[in-house]
Amino acid sequence: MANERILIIGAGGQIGVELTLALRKLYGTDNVVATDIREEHPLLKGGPFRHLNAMDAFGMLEIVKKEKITQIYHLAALLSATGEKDPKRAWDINMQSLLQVLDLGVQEKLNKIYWPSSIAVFGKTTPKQETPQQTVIEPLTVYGISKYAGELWCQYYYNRWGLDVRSLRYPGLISWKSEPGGGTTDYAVEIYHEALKHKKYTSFLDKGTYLPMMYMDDAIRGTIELMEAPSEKLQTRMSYNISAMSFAPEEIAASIQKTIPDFEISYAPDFRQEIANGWPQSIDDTASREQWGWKHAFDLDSMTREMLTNLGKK
Ligand code: VAH
Repeated sequence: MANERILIIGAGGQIGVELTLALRKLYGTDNVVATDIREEHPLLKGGPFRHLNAMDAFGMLEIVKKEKITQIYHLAALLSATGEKDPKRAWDINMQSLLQVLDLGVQEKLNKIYWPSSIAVFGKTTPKQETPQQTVIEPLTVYGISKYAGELWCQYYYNRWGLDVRSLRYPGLISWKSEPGGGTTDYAVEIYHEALKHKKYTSFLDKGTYLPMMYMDDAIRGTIELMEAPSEKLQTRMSYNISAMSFAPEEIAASIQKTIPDFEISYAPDFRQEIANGWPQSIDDTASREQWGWKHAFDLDSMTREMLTNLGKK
C-alpha cells in the first residue's frame, strides 16, 4: 500500500480493536495510530497509541499534523441502548465528533475518511423485509437520528468539498476479540460467553425478534473492501446497506446447541426490545454487491463455531 498514515478514533471499541489489527496488517503497524478516550486495549499494545477524546478538536488536529495522517476511521459513538439513557449527550458526542472529523478532512486534505452508520437509521415506517438502500427513513432512537444526520453530512462534505468519506450501515456485529459497547444487538455476543460459562442465557430480546446480523470478520473485510474500492464505482455517499444473515434469539440458541446440547435460553425482554422492534428484519444489500463486490462469508453455524472455539480458548 502507498504510504498511507491512518488514525483510528475509538480504537478500543468493538469494531475499533478488530479494524486496527486488520489495518495494521495491511498498512504496517507503525502506520496505524490507535486512539481512544480509555486506556489502550491489551490487543493493541503492539503499535502506536495516543489518548484522544473524540470531542477534542485541537487534540485531533495535533495528532493529524504530528503523525502526518492521511486517513481517519472515526468509530467513536454512543450506541443505541446507551444513547437512549442520555439522548442529548449521545447527539452531542455522535454529531460534534463527526463534524470535527469532516472539517479536519477538508482542512488537512485527507485522502479518505471512514465513518460507520447502522441499520438503526431505519424505523417502524421502513419496509421490514429486504429493506432497500433508499427507502422511508424515520429513525426512532437518538443513535439512529445521529447516524442518519451523519450520513447526510457525509454526503454534503463529498458534494461540497469532494471529501472522500465512505460509510456502511452495519447490522448487529458479533465478535470475540472485543467486547460490544452498549448496543441492542449485544445479546448475540453475550449469549456465547454465557453458553460457555453457565450453559444458559436469559435474552433481553424476546423469542421471534429477527434482526440483521454479521460476524465481525465479514464486517472488517467489508469495511476495507469498501475503502479500497475505486471511487468512481461508488454511487452513494450516504451509507451502504450491507448484510450477511438475520436470526432471532431462539435460532442462535439452536446453533449453539449443536455444540453444547444442554444449553438453555430463556427470555426477559427489557427496554431494548422496543428499540429492536423499530428495526428491519432483513436488509437488501444489492447496491454493495453490485457497486463494490460485497459478499458475506459467514452464516450462523460457521459464526457459532468460530465464536465458541475462540472464546473457549480465551
Ligand atoms: C447497536 N450494535 O445495537 C449497534 C448496531 C445495528 C445495531 O448499530 O446499537
